[in-house]
Amino acid sequence: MILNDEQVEFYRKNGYLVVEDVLGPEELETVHAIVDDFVEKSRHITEQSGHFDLEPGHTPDHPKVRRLSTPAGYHPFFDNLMRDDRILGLVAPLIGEAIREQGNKLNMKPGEVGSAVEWHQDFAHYPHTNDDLCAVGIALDDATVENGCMMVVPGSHLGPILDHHQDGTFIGAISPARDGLDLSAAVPLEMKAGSLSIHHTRTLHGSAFNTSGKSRRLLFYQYSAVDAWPLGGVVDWEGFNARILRGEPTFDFRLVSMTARTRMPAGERSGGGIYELQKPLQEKVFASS
Ligand SMILES: O=C(O)CCC(=O)C(=O)O
Repeated sequence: MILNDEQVEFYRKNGYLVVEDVLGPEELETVHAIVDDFVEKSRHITEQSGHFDLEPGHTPDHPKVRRLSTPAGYHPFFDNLMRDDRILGLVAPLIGEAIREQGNKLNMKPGEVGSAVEWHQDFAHYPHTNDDLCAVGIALDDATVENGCMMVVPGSHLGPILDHHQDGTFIGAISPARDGLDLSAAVPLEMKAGSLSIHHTRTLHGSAFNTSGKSRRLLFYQYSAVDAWPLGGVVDWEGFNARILRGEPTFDFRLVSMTARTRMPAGERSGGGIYELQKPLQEKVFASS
């Protein structure tokens, strides 16, 4: 799969892109079975651990999983898809041919209870030496406004890295009213199951609670240019290089001039994923279901 010039131009201007029909019906059937089995296993889990990130109200009788963390480490299907040339071929024109895996997650958003994700820029969560990073979101279900599809503010990737702190602590979410930010231009990324979105690491995005009876499972693969290095530093050299999917290890990183923001100091919830991190946000944009 390749992007045409218009699609690349659209991404450069708007900071996101939707590509339809990337996964076929058989792959969707396979992945649904894997995910259903994972949810079944969660009946025996009572608190956040390993791959399991549970929704509030999760019980053995009514299992509700918020996120399958690092799916590529959970099942070969997810690892293979992360490396699939169909996906890397779409990402290469946007961040370059040398590509490193930068993180992966499956946000489940179960029907009726699926948690919202407050507005944020990914780059605020993981600043790098340059911003050639993007996140691919593969829709495992039809994503609609009712089931909490992702929303993005077009062109926001060309603006500043916004304040994701509250009362001096990093909480991974912005406060639009406090900072006079206008979200009225946001667009919902509705897509059919099997389609995907790609958003730039600086693009402002979020998603509402799932008010429908249908789940909205969105599988995220984050990719970075091999020469974009985390400002937090690299502690495991072998592991860092093992995450290269295309291209070769290098001692060179590319440093661009920009104002980024620290994630320090981290709140108590910083180890609990984005949902826990954003919990203290006083000015919630997404009303609870
Ligand atoms: O699941 C979503 O709708 C958005 C997820 C997101 O932005 C994140 O997990 O960082």
